[in-house]
Amino acid sequence: MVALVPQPLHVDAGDGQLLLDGVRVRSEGLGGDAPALERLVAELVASGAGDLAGETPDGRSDDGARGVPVVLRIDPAAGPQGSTSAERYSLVADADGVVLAAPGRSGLLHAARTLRQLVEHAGEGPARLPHVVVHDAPRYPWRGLSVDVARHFFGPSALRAVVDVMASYKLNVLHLHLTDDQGWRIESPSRPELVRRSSGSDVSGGPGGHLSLDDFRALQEYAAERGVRVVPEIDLPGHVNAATHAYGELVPDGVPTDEYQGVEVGFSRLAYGLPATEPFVRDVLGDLARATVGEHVHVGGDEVHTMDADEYARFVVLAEQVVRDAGKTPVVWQEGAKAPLRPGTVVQYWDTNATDLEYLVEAARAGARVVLSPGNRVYLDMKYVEGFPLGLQWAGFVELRDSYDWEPEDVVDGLPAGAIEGVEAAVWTETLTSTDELFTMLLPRLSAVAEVAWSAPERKDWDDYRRRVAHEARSWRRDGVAFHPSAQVDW
Ligand code: TNX
Repeated sequence: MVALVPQPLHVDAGDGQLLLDGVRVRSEGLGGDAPALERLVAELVASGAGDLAGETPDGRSDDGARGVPVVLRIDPAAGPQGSTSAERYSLVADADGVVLAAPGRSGLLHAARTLRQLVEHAGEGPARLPHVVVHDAPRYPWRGLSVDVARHFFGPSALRAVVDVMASYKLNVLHLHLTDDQGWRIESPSRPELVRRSSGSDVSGGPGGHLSLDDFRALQEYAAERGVRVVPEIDLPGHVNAATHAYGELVPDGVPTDEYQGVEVGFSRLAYGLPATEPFVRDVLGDLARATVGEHVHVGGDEVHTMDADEYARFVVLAEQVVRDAGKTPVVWQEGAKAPLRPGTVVQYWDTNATDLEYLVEAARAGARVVLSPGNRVYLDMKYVEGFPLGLQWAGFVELRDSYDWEPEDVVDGLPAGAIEGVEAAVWTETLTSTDELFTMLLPRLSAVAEVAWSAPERKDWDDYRRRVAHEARSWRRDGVAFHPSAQVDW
């Protein structure tokens, strides 16, 4: 049976199946990348198959040789006809074995993820793979998840687990919300007091923590190997109590603010007119941009409730300039579009309670790219249902179907469809204190968001997704990741 999440563009299932008594992975045209990718693909298939070698009745695949051949092939002609996505791929499984083909590495990784689900969903008993042809490509190039590591700190091992789950659903952007009122979670070499004074607690009065630049580098590498890039965020000019606690020079009266362990938002701010402010912004964003491998650096800009529009706009323009000077492309939360943005800057829509969004539509018409994170659909820190023990509810309850059943082009009235760069889920951690709690909020909803971001609208179907996602619980259980068994699915 073929049950893939996210649903590919074209799937043609045949009648036969391959018995997997092992895999022999080899590649064509991959160059220096070959050994690492071959190993990764072999591991993925093996993990999807459970105990693979020798588990078939006669220990042989039905082509007669031990170990099913899996070929990884660089092929510009791969993928759905007419697709120009750099991430496109094709997968063919027949009596001769498996061929994964793509124009580049990212497509081959996607193909391998599809292969893993095909093996895993084939059911109990000896590992099998249905004969099938898949031609696939994503709808949007930006398919993300934002994780708040400021309210509660989540360190490298939790974040690697997040990357693993993201990659399994072909998500490719991990956005890290690294700073907020409650903590500064990234080493900023030119401002050492930030982590020294402001990373040692969290909203539960726990020990907090931060990522060293080495941690950050290693995480980006781990993610990149799996086709995920990291977009780090320093949130300015609000959500900055961790900064004003560490550096009194950022406060008009020069007195550092108190540590903050509450969950209110909107009260803290930088002050544009202070002499220390601009050098601070240049230092911390410069440090972060230098440490970032990917193209984008997020500068925040949300919920600055105590600043007039002029001063706010000056901050956005400054932050945008500093990031561009460092050779990166800036990302801002939706409010940032009230400032005069440069073309190409990415704006992240989130607040589904906001009414007049004409400024966002204008910014998109003027060349901003838009990433959609509608709170009432993809804020995975919202409770699933009333009374759910974890999460918030300012955007409403978000059951699995809410995360699944929505159309990106219909979210913001008047937004040109061509301005939509992609879709990003978000998980804020005011109420989430452990990796299990984090994953309980992410799964299964993250897989629904992945299908919104990846699959063509005509390929989406709630009843069909309900059936397909039920198979995913097996791998979550096996990998020991927590999930919420939503009442909307027969698990
Ligand atoms: C809004 S989304 C926020 C965060 C909160 C979140 C809780 C956004 C840009 N700001 O500060 O953590 O709601 O859901």
